[in-house]
Amino acid sequence: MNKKAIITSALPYSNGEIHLGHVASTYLPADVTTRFLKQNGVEAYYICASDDYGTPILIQSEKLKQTPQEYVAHWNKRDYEDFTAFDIGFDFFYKTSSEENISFVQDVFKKIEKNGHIYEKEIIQAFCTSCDKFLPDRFVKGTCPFCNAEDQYSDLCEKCGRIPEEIENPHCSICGETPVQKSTNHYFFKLKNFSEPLLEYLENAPYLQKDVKKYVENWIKEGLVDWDITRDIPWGVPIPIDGLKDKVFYGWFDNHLAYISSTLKFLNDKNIDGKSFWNDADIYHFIGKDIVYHHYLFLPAMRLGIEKEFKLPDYIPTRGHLTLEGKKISKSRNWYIGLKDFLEKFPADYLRFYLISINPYSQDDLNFDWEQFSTKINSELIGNLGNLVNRALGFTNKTFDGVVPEPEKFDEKDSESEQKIKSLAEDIGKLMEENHLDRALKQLMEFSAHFNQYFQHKEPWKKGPGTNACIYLSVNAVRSIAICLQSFLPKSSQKIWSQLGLDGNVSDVNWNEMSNLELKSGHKIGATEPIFSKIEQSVIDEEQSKLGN
Ligand code: B3M
Ligand code: ZN
Repeated sequence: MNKKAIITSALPYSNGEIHLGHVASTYLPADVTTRFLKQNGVEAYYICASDDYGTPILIQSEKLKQTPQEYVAHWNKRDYEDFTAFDIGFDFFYKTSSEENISFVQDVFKKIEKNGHIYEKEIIQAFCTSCDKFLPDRFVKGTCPFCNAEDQYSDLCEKCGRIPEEIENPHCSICGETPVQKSTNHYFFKLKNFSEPLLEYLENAPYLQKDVKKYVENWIKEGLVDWDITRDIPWGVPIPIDGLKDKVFYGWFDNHLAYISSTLKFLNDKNIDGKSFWNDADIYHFIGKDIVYHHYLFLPAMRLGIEKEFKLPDYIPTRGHLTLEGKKISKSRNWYIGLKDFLEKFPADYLRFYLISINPYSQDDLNFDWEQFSTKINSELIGNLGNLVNRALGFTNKTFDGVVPEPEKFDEKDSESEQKIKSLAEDIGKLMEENHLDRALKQLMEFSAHFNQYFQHKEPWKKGPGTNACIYLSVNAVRSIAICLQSFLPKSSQKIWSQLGLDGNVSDVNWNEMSNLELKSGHKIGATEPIFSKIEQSVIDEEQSKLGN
């Protein structure tokens, strides 16, 4: 394992609150992975930022009679608070509109230009005479020239995932009028120059998802088109060329560079040489599948355009979208759950448990279902894991005054259980390293289920021979669970740790420690109480009835 890592997740637009869809595919998997790496002694930093630029943000701020700066500052703060409430442990949360990012983006542009990858071209662009605006990106809808899907935004076809050079049958998405064509000067990035090096990068990146790689390679083989990187709006990173007014970089030119500029700012402030760290580290960019094109093509091409001054990504974990009770999430139809609202009703760890357990390392969509959520929490998290913690620690307190007893010689069942503890770190660690967080959590639940059965089988309440060994092993198994659970459910794992009578933060304990039987006879555990409480059906009914109303 590389001893350094930088982890990022897609930057949230400063344009609205974080909802369950956001956290499921990117922020939570990235957070769990970062915690896991840290537990393994990796110097890992989880860096994120708000994505502050773009036309939708400008328009929204105008509507609210705020400056765009005020508007994005509000969302930057609010999003960070919501993430924190969900125990997303960013090491640094910055913004694409930072001074550091602006000058970094401008420098990158100059280098790319010097290397011959930029040209200027007069383009004819959609202009809406009734709105009196050029209509970039989201402001034009029409038919995708690749797959003929109708009603697609001009900057991304949601049907086939490609980015059309020119959308067919265009209309203004604000007023519906057919736009006229007007000429304007734009700068283009010669994406075509990078077809070969991109293919080579993909071929030699062993940790990128195979299925994603395959379709990206097909896009390249079908022929890339050069990329228009400027926009005629007054809100964005200024283009470092004299005399250009009301022209800025397109948001997708500058936003992913904030992965690097924010990392440099954070590390340099800590007196670490940011650039060397970046280039020595494993680089992870967690994303949802709708932004594959940007992260597998634009992002690496730009890093290639500055001659790999900053290392290209090793991992781009890409996951599917979250649907809600089988339907697409939609704020306007109120088919939607905001993160903040959710966390006012349920502990963060319930949502973390549920979302990790339904989220495979693949692009398959996942579905949030209230009934399933409640079943998973009540029968798995509480019925299995909570139950084991409770009975093992409760019994020790009741029968042994909270003191771990001296075990008898192990019988076959004891040895089998001991073995499960000894192999836990490796078994689950392997799945974690392969990004299979859902399977890793499942395996931990199987471990817990095993110890429930073992406890049941040994019937320690009868105080027969072997009772001490059963308690000794079960309490140690609970300790293993606390350590393993840290990446997944940080708050609950700390509670278990304290109930075990252990000091300090469980997050400081090394991952491999979970396979040691560290609690010897004579260790005194702490006071115990249930870690979780059940979700009532009436609460679920109420939440369900809110959807769509
Ligand atoms: N701000 C949000 C999205 O399209 C966009 C991500 C930027 S990542 C550099 O999901
Ligand atoms: Zn299409």
